[in-house]
Order: sequence, then structure tokens, then C-alpha cells
Amino acid sequence: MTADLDRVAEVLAGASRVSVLTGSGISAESGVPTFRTEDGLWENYRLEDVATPEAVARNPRGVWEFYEMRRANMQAVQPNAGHFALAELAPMFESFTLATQNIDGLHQRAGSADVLEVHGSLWRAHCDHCGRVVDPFPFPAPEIPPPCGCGEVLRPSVVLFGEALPHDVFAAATAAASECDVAFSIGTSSVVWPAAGLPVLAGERGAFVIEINPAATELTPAFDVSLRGPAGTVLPDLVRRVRRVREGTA
Ligand code: BV8
Ligand code: ZN
Repeated sequence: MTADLDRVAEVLAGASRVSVLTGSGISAESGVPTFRTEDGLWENYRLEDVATPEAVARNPRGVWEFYEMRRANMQAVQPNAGHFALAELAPMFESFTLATQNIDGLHQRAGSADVLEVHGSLWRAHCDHCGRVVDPFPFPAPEIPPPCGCGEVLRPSVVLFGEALPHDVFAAATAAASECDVAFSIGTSSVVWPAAGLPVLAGERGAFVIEINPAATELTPAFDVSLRGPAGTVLPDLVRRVRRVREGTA
């Protein structure tokens, strides 16, 4: 791993454009459950019951109870060293684009700016009927499901399975992935598309692609290096190494 970390630090030190995709794994060390690892969310909930448009139409209360539970669990959660390290990396490059599949808002709370939330956010709600957006959507919700003024009910502004990703947000993430020198895939099992394809696109366009994950993923073979460890340890270590390379003290 050390040789890989040194190699990645050398490449990063010389990069000017960096794009990052994160998944639930970067929030794992903050105590936020992931989806597909042991005791992940999908072990205890059927995705079809809580994370599809059909579920919202069939049982809006059940969907809101699922997302209100996740918002409640976030009340005691803090960003971890991995989130802070990404915020520290950003100003070290000419351009740094952070796209996340996470809806927890922890990147923003760690100081990252212009975060591209390609799967939406727990902290916003909107109405599919009249388009009303409530941002921020207060916790706890005054009522679930929360009524919209138009007579329908609001839904969490979260991209559900089978729903298109927010066009402008995903277009910005795609543009950044297409033009970067170095891309990261951090804390994601890389099974949910089209977001999972962002680092693959970067690699196809010639970027050096780094995966950070304690486990291998379906896309590990597509990447240049896979740093096999937790983001909360690997990322701060990388920041220190890049600084040393740039200061010539490595
Ligand atoms: C769409 C809701 C079409 C919010 C989520 C090909 C192309 C396009 C679509 C598809 C396609 N193939 C299949 C599809 C359909 C589907 C899909 O991908 N299904 C999969 C499951 C097969 N995709 C969609 O439905 C997307 N929509 O394409 O619509 C369309 C197009 C145009 C017009 C109309 C329609 C929508 C996808 C978004 C769905 N919403 N969530 C929420 O509740 O959070 S997805 C859900 O999975 C979350 O967003 C989550 O972020 C995402 C990915 O999961 P991960 O983050 O990777 O989490 P996971 O548990 O899987 O893995 C955690 C990883 O962390 C592990 O690898 C673990 O080892 C690692 N880890 C653990 N600890 C650490 C760590 N890593 C680092 N450090 C640690 N400490
Ligand atoms: Zn409405």
C-alpha cells in the first residue's frame, strides 16, 4: 500500500484538474450505514418499498418514514477525517470537482463547496405535481407525508431508482470527469449507474483513476490504482504526502 500511496501522491502533486466521486463508504466512519455491505440499509429495507417512484405513489407515508428515519439518524452524525481531507485537497488544484452519490450533506458540513449531489439530498423536498421546492426542508418534518400548497404531498428531493439524475448536476459531473487529469472513486461499490460510470469515463479520456475502498469492486480492474483502506485513513495520509512532494521534502 505504501508504494501505491507514494505513486498516487506523485501523480496528484503534478495534477491540475481533479474530479472525485464519493459513495456511502466515505460516510461509514461517521456511523452512517452503507447500502450493500453487511447490515447495510438494503438488508433491512426492500428498495422497492422505499426508494422508487412507485413506492412514493403507493405509500408516501412509508417512504417518508424511511427518509425521516435517515434524517433523524443524521442528527448525531459528524463529518469524518475523509470528508475533511477532501475539503483540504480542493484548493491544492487549479480545478477540483466533487460529485457525491450521498444525500447526507456531510461534504458540505466538512467545508467542501459546490458539491454536485447527483442523487439529491435528504435536506430538500419538492412537489412532483406543481414543482414547488422546499430548501432546506426542516427536520423534523411538521407532518408526514408533508402537504404541498397545491393539494398534493411533497417528496424527498432524492433520486429514486428509475428516476433520472438532475440533469445540470450530472452534466457538470460528466464534464469534470471528461476533462480531469486525476479521478477518484471513493467509498462506492460502483454498482449504481449512471453515477458509477463517471470515473470510468475519466479513465477513458486519459485520466489517472484512483479507487479508495477497503474492498475490491466491480470496477477495480478499470482503475489505475486501488488503495485498499478506509477513506478516513487513506485520504489524510494522501494529503500529507502530496504536500511533502510539492514542498520537495518527500
Ligand atoms: C436511472 C436513493 C434511468 C437515495 C439511490 C445503467 C444505466 C442507467 C441506469 C441503470 C443502469 N443499470 C441499472 C440501472 C438502474 C439503476 C441502477 O443502477 N441499479 C443498480 C442497483 C443495478 N439506476 C437508476 O435507477 C438511476 N436512474 O438511471 O434512471 C432514467 C434515465 C433517464 C430518464 C428517466 C430514467 C438512479 C440511481 C439512483 C438511485 N438512488 N439512492 C438514497 O436513499 O440514498 S442509489 C444508492 O446507491 C445511493 O444513492 C448510494 O449512494 C448509491 C450507491 O451505493 P454506494 O454509495 O456505492 O453504497 P454501497 O453500500 O453499495 O457501497 C459502499 C462501499 O463503501 C462498499 O464498496 C464498501 O466496501 C465501501 N466502504 C465501506 N467503508 C468504507 C468504504 N469505503 C471507504 N472508506 C470506508 N471507511
Ligand atoms: Zn405542489
